[in-house]
Amino acid sequence: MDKWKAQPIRSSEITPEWAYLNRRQFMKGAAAVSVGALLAACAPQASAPQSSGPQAVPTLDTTPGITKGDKDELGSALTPFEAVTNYNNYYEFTTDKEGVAPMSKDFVVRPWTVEVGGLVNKPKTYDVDDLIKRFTIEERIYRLRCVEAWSMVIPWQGFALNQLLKEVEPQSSAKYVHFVSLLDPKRMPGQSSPFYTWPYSEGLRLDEAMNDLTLMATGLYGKNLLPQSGAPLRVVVPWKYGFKSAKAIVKIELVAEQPRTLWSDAAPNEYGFYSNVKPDVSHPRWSQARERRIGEGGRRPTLMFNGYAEQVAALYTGLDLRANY
Ligand SMILES: Nc1nc2c(c(=O)[nH]1)N[C@H]1C(S)=C(S)[C@@H](COP(=O)(O)O)O[C@H]1N2
Ligand SMILES: [Mo]
Repeated sequence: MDKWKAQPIRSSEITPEWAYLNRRQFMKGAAAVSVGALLAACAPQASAPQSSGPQAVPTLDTTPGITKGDKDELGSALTPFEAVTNYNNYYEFTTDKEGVAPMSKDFVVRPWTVEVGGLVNKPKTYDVDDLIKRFTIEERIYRLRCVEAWSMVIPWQGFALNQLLKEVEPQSSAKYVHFVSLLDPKRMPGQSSPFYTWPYSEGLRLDEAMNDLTLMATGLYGKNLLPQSGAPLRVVVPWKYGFKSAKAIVKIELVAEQPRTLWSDAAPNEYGFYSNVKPDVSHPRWSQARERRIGEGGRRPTLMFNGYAEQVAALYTGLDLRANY
């Protein structure tokens, strides 16, 4: 019995993203989809040189311990480490949430480089350990709300993305930030799935990326990130549905146009670019009004912007959040 599920989920409640999309894409014509996606997945990745052979993960833990206690600012308990690291969405490995940890445990995350470029004055490819040393690492206790209507409270360590963006100096033509995850089907077996346009990618408007809440996470619970959590570096955007928080980032590109994302490629009518947490706007196939907090029984109401309205609502003044879902 799955101990993270405090109560059985009715199958009528939510079709997981993968099950629905796989059927849907299959019906659309799997052949056309799969050829394109497989070609993309097999293409050599010139932009992000990664490890050629196995290397030990450094034991040096550069992240500080927990400093702010065991609750978020709304008084909710942290989700236990065991749940945070054994119930994961990471389609590069598997669509089975409890399979991600075992399948990714030998995923090698050093050496690792992060290319920061596009419309910036000072493009640079960073070694991930240099990046981590360069910026102030803080602890941030954030709620993570998945579009599938479950949530967690996670004590992350990381640095504000705006520190990095300021360093590379965005040009005035830069309007969006595109985050690209690792493409390496040999190490990420889920990338053989023809239903998605690999690599995983996500994006933010530049002002969203500059907001102080947007974190580049390097650790959680005072330890370096484990592979299943997106090691060595992932973005965390706590007021948006969890899929905006891309894992295993190798490239951060400043661009003029709204970038493509894996989920908006897969189902643009369901997963919009903004994807702010909005309890009053249903997903086409389920309500977003309530959520299941992992480790708790019952359901709790979902909060506007996942409880971060005070910090982020001003970003959307004048924007129709229903049209821009
Ligand atoms: N590269 C990559 N990033 C990803 C995903 C993924 O499949 N691949 N899944 C997303 C989804 S749907 C969620 S809910 C969160 C889950 O983060 P967690 O497993 O650390 O809780 O990661 C997001 N980032
Ligand atoms: Mo998610």
